[in-house]
Amino acid sequence: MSLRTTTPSAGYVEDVAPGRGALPPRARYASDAARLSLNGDWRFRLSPTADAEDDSFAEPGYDAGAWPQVAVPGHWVLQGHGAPAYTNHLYPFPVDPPHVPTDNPTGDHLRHFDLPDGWPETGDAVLRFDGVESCARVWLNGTELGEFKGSRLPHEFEVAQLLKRVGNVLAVRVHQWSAGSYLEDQDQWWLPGIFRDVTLLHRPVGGARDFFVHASYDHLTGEGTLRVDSDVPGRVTVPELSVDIATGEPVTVAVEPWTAETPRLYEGVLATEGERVALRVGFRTVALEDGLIKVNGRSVLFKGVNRHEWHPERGRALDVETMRADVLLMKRHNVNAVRTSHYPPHPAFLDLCDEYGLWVVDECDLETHGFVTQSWRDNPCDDDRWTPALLDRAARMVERDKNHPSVVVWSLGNEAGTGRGLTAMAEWIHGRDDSRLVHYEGDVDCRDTDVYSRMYAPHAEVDRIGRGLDGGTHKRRALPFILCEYGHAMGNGPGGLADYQRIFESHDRLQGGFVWEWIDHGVAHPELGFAYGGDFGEELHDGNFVCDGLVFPDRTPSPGLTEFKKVIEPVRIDGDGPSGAVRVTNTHDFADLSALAFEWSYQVDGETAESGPLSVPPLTPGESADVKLPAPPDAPTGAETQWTVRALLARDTPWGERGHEVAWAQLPVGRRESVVPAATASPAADGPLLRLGPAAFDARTGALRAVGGVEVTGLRLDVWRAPTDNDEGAPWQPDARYGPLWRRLGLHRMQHRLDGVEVGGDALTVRTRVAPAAAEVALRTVYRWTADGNRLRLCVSVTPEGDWQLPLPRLGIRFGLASADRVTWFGGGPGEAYPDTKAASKLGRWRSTVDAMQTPYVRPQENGARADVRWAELGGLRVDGDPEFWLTARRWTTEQLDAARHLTDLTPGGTVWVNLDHGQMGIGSQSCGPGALPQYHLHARPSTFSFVFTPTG
Ligand code: IPT
Repeated sequence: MSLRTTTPSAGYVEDVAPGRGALPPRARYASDAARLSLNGDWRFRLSPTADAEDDSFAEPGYDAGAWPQVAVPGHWVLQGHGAPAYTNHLYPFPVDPPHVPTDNPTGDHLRHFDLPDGWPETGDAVLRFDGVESCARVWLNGTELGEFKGSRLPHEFEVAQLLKRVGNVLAVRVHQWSAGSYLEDQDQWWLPGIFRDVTLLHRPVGGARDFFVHASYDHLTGEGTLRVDSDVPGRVTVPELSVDIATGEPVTVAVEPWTAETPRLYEGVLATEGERVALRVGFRTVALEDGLIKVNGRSVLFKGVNRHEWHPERGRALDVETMRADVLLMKRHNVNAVRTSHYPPHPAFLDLCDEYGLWVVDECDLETHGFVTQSWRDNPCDDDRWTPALLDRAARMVERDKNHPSVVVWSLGNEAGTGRGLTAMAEWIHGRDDSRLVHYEGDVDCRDTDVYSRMYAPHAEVDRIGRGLDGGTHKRRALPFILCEYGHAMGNGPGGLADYQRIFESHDRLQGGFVWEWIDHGVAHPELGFAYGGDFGEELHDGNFVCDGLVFPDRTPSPGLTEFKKVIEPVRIDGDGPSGAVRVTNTHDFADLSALAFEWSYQVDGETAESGPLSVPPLTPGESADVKLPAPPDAPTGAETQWTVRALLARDTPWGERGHEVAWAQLPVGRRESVVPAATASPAADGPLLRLGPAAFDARTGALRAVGGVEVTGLRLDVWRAPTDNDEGAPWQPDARYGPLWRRLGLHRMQHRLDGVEVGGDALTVRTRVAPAAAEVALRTVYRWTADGNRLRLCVSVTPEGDWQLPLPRLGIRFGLASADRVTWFGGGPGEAYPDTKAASKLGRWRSTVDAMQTPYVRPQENGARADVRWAELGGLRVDGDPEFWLTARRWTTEQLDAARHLTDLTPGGTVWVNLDHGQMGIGSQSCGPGALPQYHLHARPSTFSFVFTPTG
């Protein structure tokens, strides 16, 4: 008896080969040739497996009128067909390369089109797909064109022979899973679909095909050399430079160079017999010299971010305005570099980087991270059968993007292990383009790469690398260092950015880094606000690890971005407040300070008393100048005074308006005097109450009930905070993860034992012991209350008992107010700050509301503290702190915040909960990197702090 075997007709899906039928890759460009966008509504049919349906839908005459429609570009799972799924590095299917599951969602896409009037009769035509995840098979008018993989890379097909003037039928079958999925295991949502543009390009007779613009800059002569190598000969003109040369012919002329800080582009034209191609030429030379990455002869410091493409409704189908929004936000926050983690972006993004000025590390669409769980066994990057696919990906990236001045480094991919395939890619890239450097973090010995790159290395290790004490191969020791990922911006944080920046700036070898990452990939969701991993019922998922950006999913900057902006500002302002001596240093790599105007202001108790312009010479990069501030205005004795010096855009620029703040510093002058009201009032019994000055207490428990007419509930010591993602930490981090340890110790369920309520001559003293069940550690806490007629003072003394092995999340008091809306304070602001995220906290008089003080982290967690608060007014009370305190106010308790999974779980109660903290634990970056540095740990130690409450009503 013989068994009949069936072979799936979709065998190409599991073929390691990159594809069949596509044209060789080439440069991306705009020209005067006709083009037709095929974006729009397409007919769509979803099948559960790759071969559930035959290919008759591709035949002309097939009636798809009953099929629903999807938007192209788009992902079908974000348009009501199936659901997105998030895993960090786990493959959501069994690891058995190149095989993929039988359950392989397959989307048949159908589009009819006519050629527009005036479409030329002669010449060829090319059909271009800019991005399809993960594998597509294409037919035009019933004829198969081929199939391809490489989701974030362009693929073109020659179609002239098949095109009709009217009634063309374009059919595309897209499989969610393919052999290519093994190469695309980036930490992001799995989002199948035709998610970038589909375009029909006319290719005129004598049109350009591929060309390579070589535009270098010699910083010694100030001249640029331009040579355009073109497949099809033609002439190159750059009118502004009076350049008119043949292709292949070099010309050297005096030019202004391109840099990210001074993105000078020259418009030009490549004219072949049949086509005029627009060129935007930026002259710059990238070199590895003296062990440093140099551009135009100078070493650069990357102040970068890792950018995934993300839109909360459209996923990775980005429109140009969204891309521009990213670039503008980056420029306005002093970011100078982007790593296109972990795939080449939509090509329009690179046009914007050329135009506005950002250094780009262009990364190939390659990650095989899931093989780590099997010790990299069977990694496609070390298996020759896959090498053609890897080389295809490298070529598609380099050929598409090679004419962008912003691209200074090619990256082979991310987290793809090591192997001969990677070496082959690096060799091919070096051979094809020797004008840029090659990066790959996984190449620890730098055998194939030109820069030593790491991710999440702790500060101390980075410092050692800066000093050249890191060891490593001979080759690596001679190379510059970058952190291709650091500062994990998941939830609240990242902490420690300023400390990294100080280290980067202390050693030439350290050429900066790229914060992980730019944007939270939260999916807009009707019930949850923004959804993350697990919210779509995924079998395997990595939760909110997908929300780790400097901007929220809707691109609102998070406090992390504000902090980063301050830390990387390109002007350093230091000085001495009392003498009014200021030193301004230009920390740009290329630009002088002529674009900036400086301004001084003088604050008395946080209010600006006077301000004026400050004349600063247009310093060249690295140069400093000493300038003198004017004589300070008079201030009342006991007032706190300071200078604020700001560097602002002097004129509108393409990315920022005149007056936009680029850098600033504050210089203290006179310190404030603390107010200690005399204890003139005496406690007096009043039935069940005890009265002291403006306050009423419960006579039995000593609990505060009211201050003046303001009711106060639940005032007591508080050490708990809803652990941040960085408190929770990542399992692979070697240092202690305090979030879980705090919970294990029971810091979220502290019991308050009342040991005594003592009424002395002028004071009410309440003695307590605060400790978790089942533990011997405790905080002896004494509340001492005194008052004058109108002011109530609380002095809190905390004495730890037992063997405290852990730092505390926070240390302070919390209480509830019946109502509070507006908040005014003198202290750090306007935004949130924690001990290692407070560079951007500016001392001043700030006004906000309880609601506006919340930071909407996609997964709720501790947030919203304001640092260094001298006094605050809210809910009918003024609180003066001695010393300064951290202020937090919210309409829910810490316990509710802790329990919430999404912002929509938080509903305001009747009470506003206020925390006045003497200390807060640092934030760190442990959700993927190192924890808070030791100097930001909040140790349990004897502490005393006090507050004065005054009713304002
Ligand atoms: C690193 C990845 O490169 C990046 O894609 C992202 O997953 C990041 O971590 C965490 O958000 S890999 C890290 C586990 C060392």
